[in-house]
Amino acid sequence: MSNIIIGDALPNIPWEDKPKGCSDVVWRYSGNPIIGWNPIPKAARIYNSAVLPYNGKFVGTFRADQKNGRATLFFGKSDDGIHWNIGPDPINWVDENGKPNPISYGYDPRFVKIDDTYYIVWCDDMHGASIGLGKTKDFKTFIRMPNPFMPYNRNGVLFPRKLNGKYMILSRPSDSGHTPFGNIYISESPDLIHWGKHRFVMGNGGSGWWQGTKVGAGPIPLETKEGWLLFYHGVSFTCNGFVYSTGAVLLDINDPGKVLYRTRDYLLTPEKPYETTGFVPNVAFPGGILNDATTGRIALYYGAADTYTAVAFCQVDELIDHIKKNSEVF
Ligand code: BMA
Repeated sequence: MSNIIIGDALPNIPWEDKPKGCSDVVWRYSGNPIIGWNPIPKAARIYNSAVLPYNGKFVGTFRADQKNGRATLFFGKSDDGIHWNIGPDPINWVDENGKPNPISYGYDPRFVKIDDTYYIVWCDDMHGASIGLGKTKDFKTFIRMPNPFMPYNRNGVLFPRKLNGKYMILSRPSDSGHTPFGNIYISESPDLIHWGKHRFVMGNGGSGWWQGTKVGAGPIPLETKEGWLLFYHGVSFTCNGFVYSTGAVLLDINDPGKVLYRTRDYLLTPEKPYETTGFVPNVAFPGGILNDATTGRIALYYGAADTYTAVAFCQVDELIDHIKKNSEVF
């Protein structure tokens, strides 16, 4: 039992107890990866994706690299959060009047429900990487909204509720290429259209090297009695390129621009063959989260090696205790 998560009971999220002898705070699903190469006819690789509960089952928005190599977004459904039925075609975006409004490319979606609407935030092409924003209420009509920010920006993550009457979003200003820098900022909006009050939240660095190059927000923040629990990716730069690991941070519940505790060491780093070998080796990129308030169970969805979708688990009380005891805020 747990009483830390402020949210719903979701007893049927994917779960596996920590293996005997494992001392890690976050452990991998034994059936990983849950989505492998060429999972549907129109996609070669599905990864860096996001999921939500829906009517006792699950829905997801998926980054899919098509067979021409170009990334786009697909929608899918699942009874158990492990086996996914992903639509045969990319999401068919329209404008507010129902006219086609296709995206040029889309990747790394985050998925959030605010009130009665489901929002997707992704990396969009606006003459360069920018944040895309869209919404749906029925998973049939997907409406594109104005881009929250000008290029270049990635890793947009909406909070699941308004704070002090404002929508809140995290983002990571970047460059037009494979950005060698990156800090997380927060912005707010009264209407999801006009964004401002931009503030710095957290940057790269620390005593370790795993998050020394850049950081970006992961899945939507999870509301807890100890603050907003946010998983994020930290990147180090090696002679063979970037390495993407996963850490977590607790943000102040009323002022999420303020970092309370932050993992000094990574929680998950590429180790398994499906993380170290693939289209882009050495990537463990968190993008989705399911949680059960009753037990404190968390299922974390992450993209592995820009090829696979994988799941890891943790228990919220143990994780928060670990973050507090092994924190480095800088
Ligand atoms: C980032 C994004 C992610 C990807 C990562 C590693 O810039 O493109 O989608 O997982 O690089 O290639």
